[in-house]
Amino acid sequence: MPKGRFIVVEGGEGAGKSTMIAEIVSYLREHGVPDSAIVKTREPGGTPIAEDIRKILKDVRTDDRLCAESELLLMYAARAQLVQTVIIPALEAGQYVVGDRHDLSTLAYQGGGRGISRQLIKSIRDAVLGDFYPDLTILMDLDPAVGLARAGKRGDLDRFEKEQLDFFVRVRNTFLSEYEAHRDRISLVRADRDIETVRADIRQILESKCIAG
Ligand code: T5A
Repeated sequence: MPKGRFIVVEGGEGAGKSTMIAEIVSYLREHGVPDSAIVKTREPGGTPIAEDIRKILKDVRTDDRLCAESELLLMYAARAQLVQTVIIPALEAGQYVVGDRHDLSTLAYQGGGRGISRQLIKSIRDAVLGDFYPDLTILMDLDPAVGLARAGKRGDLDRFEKEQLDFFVRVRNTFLSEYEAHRDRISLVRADRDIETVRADIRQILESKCIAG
């Protein structure tokens, strides 16, 4: 049985996930967790093969468009590689894994956004991950128009960021309905407030869930 803790931050584009992952890492350090016991991951990506898959997924191509089912399978190909070669070994070694997205994103983007059936996603999920779930998922909720404006300040848009607003509205609604259905393992943070307030919320969640406490 894994001994470490797997904490995942989820949410739409520009919701502040990277910013709050840095906060979680600071919290762990302040609570005596050494850097050698903190592993950060991102999805899709996080291993050499999964990073190659990430490039395909984010690539803006017009000549050979990726269909929704290919996108779904590539997400799980990358995830299988990451979970088996990085996340599970780290948890078995008693480490803290802090993930920038995990499989809730697939339900939201490929399910809500692309319209792939929940049943198909669940069957692939179960085949790849079985009963493996994060110990804690923090969902950063933000109006997608605000998140896209924040993300857009960085420059070139990737294949996902080029989607229309209604795609991201469906993504957000799916995240929120998953939160309603699984409040026991998903914590919600309102990401429309100033960074310091959001940071304080994150710390309060980590404390209440006895992460590193
Ligand atoms: N995807 C992923 C799927 O479709 N299915 C899947 O299964 C998975 C795993 C990944 C893409 O892949 C898709 C979803 C994504 O489209 P990515 O580059 O990892 O691509 O994209 P994001 O995860 O969306 O990363 P972003 O960098 O866009 O968003 P973050 O990390 O949420 O935002 P962050 O922290 O970089 O902040 C963005 C800006 O906002 C500011 C920050 O300073 C920064 O400038 N900010 C705030 N400003 C005001 N108030 C606050 N509270 C703020 N918090 C942050």
